[in-house]
Amino acid sequence: MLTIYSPAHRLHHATELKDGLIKPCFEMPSRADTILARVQAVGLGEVITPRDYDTSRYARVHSERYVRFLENAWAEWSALGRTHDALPLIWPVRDLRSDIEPEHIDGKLGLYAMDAGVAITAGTWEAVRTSANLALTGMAALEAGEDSAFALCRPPGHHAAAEYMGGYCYLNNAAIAAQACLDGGAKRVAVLDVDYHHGNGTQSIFYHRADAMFVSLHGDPKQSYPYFLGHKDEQGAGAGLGFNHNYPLPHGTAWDAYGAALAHACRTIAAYAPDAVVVSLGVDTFKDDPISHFQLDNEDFLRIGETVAGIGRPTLFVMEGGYMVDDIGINAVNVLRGFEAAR
Ligand code: SP5
Ligand code: ZN
Repeated sequence: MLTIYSPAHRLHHATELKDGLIKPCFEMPSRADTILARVQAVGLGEVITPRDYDTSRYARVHSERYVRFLENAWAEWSALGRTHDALPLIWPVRDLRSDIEPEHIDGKLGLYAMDAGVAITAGTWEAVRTSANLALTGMAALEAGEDSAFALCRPPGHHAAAEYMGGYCYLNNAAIAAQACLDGGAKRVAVLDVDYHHGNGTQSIFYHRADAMFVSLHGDPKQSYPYFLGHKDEQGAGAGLGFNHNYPLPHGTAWDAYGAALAHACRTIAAYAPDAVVVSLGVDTFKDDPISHFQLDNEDFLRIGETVAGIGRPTLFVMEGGYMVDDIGINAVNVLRGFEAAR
C-alpha cells in the first residue's frame, strides 16, 4: 500500500488546556514518525511526499473566512508581542453572534474554535495545509487506479467542521479528500470513522448531503469527548436524512461488541455502493490509550482492516487520533496489513 508522508508535520508541536492546566499536547510529532518507522519496518510499500494544492480545495468543505483565519492567525497573534501558543478564551455559545467576524485575534480564536485543544503556533499553518495535501494526494492516487492508500496525516482532522477547529484538528483532511473524490466525478463517497472520538466535524460537513455517507463508531458522547454530538438519533437532515450513522459505544468496549458494530457499519456502507471509502483511522480505541476508554488490543486492529476490506471499494486511510505512542505504529499499520491480507 502506498503511504503519503511529509516531515512538515513536525512544525506543529503545541500545548493544550487539559484538566484546567496548560500541558504538552497528547497530539505530538513522535506519533507520525513512529507510524512511518513501522510502515518502513514491515515494508508496507512505497512512501511518497504530497503534491501541493491551492487553498481553494480546502474551501470546498470549509468557509473562506475560516481558511483565511487559519492562514493568518499566528501573524495576528504574534503581532501583539505574544510568543507563546495561541489559544482561545471566549466562545460564542448559544445566543451570542457568530455571523460577524471580530477584528481582534482573541475574538477570532473564540469564533473559530470549539475547545482549547487547538493551539496555533508559528508552524501550525504549514503543518495543517500539508496534512490536508497528504489526504488530497492519497485520493488522487485512488483516482489514478490504486486500490488503497494511506495518508499519514498530522495534525488530524475529523473534529474540524466547516467553520471551526477543535480536538487537535484544524482542516478536515478526510472531508477534503472525500469532497475531492466527488469533484473528480464520483457519485457517492462514504467516510467510515473508527477513531475513539466522534467525528463531529465530518458529520457536520456532510449532514445535509446524500452524496456523502458518514458512519462513525465512538465512545458514547454522554461519557466521552466531544460530548455534544455523536448520538444515535443523528441520522442526517434534509436530502441527507438516512446517510448519517452513529454507533455510540460505552466505556470498556472490547472486540466482541466493537467488531459486531463495525461489521454492521461496513454492511451499511457496502449497501450504499460508494465509489470510494475514506477511513478516518484513529487508533485511540487501544486499551492503553491515555485519554480513551475502549479495550482493543494490537491484534484487533488487524481485524478492523479485514472488516473494512470486505466493503470491497477503493479505500483511502486518513490518520486521525491515537495517543499511546509506543503502540501507535503497530496498531495503525496492523489495520493496513489486515486490509491488504483480506483484499
Ligand atoms: C483527533 C482526536 O483524537 N482528538 C481527540 C481530542 C480529545 N481532546 C480532549 C480529551 C479529553 C480527555 N479527557 C479524558 C481524561 C482521561 N483520564
Ligand atoms: Zn480520537
